[in-house]
Amino acid sequence: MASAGQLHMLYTCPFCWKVRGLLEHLDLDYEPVQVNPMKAKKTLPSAPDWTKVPVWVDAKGEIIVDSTTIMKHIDSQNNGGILWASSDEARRDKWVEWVDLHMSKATIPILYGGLFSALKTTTRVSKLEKFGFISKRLYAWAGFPIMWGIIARSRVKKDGRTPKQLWHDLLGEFTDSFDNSTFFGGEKPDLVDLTAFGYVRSISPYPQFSKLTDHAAGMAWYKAVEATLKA
Ligand SMILES: N[C@@H](CCC(=O)N[C@@H](CS)C(=O)NCC(=O)O)C(=O)O
Repeated sequence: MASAGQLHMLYTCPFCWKVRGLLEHLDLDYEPVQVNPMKAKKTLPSAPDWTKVPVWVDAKGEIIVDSTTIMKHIDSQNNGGILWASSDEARRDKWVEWVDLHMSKATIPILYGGLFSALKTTTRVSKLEKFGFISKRLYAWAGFPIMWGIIARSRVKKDGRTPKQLWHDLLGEFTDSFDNSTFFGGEKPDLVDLTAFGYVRSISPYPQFSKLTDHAAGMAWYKAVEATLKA
């Protein structure tokens, strides 16, 4: 099969997990390019205008940025736009925005919200990403007090809920919007499902994922989406 494109990514980036889930759901062949987090700003094909991952270079060489835009582009180019199509566009637009706003913000608190959580996460990240020899160690040990002390704590404090409660509320609110269907999209997952799935899945490599797995409705939905991915 010809490659659908090239995905410039970081393994642990939640926005990249969104795009990867879609590619797996559609069973598309693609070329993953794992960037060195320390060099991303120089090596991304979209630099210097856009220096974030993911960046998608499609089969025609067109460069697309921003994860939800990338997902719509892939669906439109490779799947006839079926996943983004909706009989209720206002509902779809409202919820994709809700997912991108709330779930994206909730990944940092659950992964870095406690001192030990933060250390576990940065150690895991340093193993999963393509760091250089020194920066790998530096990130694992120096990264965690930064993520814990500065970023995550201020977010947890601002929200007032524990990271676990926050995720349970989000999963509850999201699955309540399904109208008794298995998916947001009804009988099959749509692009909104895959967007939310990407954020949740980005927590799955870490031990903190166990804080989400006791949310029954959330996990039933998560497993149902997971079952649609081609191995
Ligand atoms: N809205 C963007 C956000 C992407 C993003 O923030 N990616 C992070 C990695 S998880 C990044 O590359 N940050 C680098 C930076 O902000 O300079 C998307 O959905 O693609």
